[in-house]
Amino acid sequence: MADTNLTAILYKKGDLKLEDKQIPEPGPGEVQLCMQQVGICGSDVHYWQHGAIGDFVVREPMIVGHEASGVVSKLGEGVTTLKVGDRVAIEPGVSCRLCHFCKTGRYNLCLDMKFCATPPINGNLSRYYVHAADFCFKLPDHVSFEEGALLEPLSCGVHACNRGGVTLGSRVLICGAGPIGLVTLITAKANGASEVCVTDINESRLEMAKKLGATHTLKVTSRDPREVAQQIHDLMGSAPEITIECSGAAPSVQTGVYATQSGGCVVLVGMGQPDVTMPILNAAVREVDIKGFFRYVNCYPTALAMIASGKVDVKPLITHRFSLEDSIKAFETTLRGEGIKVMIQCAR
Ligand code: 572
Ligand code: ZN
Repeated sequence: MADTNLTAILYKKGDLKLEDKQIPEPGPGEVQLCMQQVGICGSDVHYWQHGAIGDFVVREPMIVGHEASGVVSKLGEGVTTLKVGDRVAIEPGVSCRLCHFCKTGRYNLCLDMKFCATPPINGNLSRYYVHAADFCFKLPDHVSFEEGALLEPLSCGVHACNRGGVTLGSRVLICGAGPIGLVTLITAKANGASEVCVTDINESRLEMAKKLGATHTLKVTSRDPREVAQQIHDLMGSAPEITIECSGAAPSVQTGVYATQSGGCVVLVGMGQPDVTMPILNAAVREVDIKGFFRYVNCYPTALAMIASGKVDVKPLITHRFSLEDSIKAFETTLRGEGIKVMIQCAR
């Protein structure tokens, strides 16, 4: 199909279409990008299936996609840090740069954040897209566009490990072996964690965790969090110091608290029900800190260094590849829960 800017637009719940749009022009401080690879995230599929996540409702047509890489095709006024032809990874959340959170180095908490494919902000599953130049990261020649797109989920893993304080010799429990659990596993290993136990209810996901270096895996069958915590202790020999909960399932969050060593911490990465019963007395009297998590902050440079140095390999996470024209098929594949990461090639 001859097109100028084929774009994946979510009109409303269940209504995702490919349409030809005008090529956007970069404003001051922005660059126009010829999009290369875009990974599908669980949130893209959730907006497509449900039309909302919490208070974020698709009220106007929204372009999907936020795990992306591209080539700079035009410079907006005043851009000096990039040039036409540069290959870049796109950090999808552009913060205000002025508020207390931005100025104190926690821009992920900016209240004026404009995050791709979070209503009402458009994403970048298209041939051409415009983004703030200071949220684009130049890729070395030997880092592929697929790896560039994977910097987005990998940054979540970097932030999760930063929040938990994962370092040399850490003993870590990761609950959930979906894409975010797996990038957290990859990062924990790269940070020098000596033992990483990964739990899930799905055996094939645990197989992937083993392939990526998990020292222990546990297929969760019991719904009793204390029993599962005991199984984790038996497997690991003793309690993990740090738990990173990536499933969002209530029994798993509870298991995370019971399983964690006294004085350790639990990072809440997974998002499930808004209200969950937690064993807070158990956490309180054992000084188990419960920590929040929101996307990532200053993690793209770290994630890029991890890949560019050859320290980590994220390519095994990619299980399916589609062209932009086949985006609906790509979304259907992700919806069926097949594989781990589905990639869409945007360039013709
Ligand atoms: O890659 C970033 C990312 N963040 C997600 C989900 C998927 N991918 N979040 C979960 C949903 N929240 S939110 O605050 N919201 C809908 C804006 O509930 C954002 C972070
Ligand atoms: Zn995402």
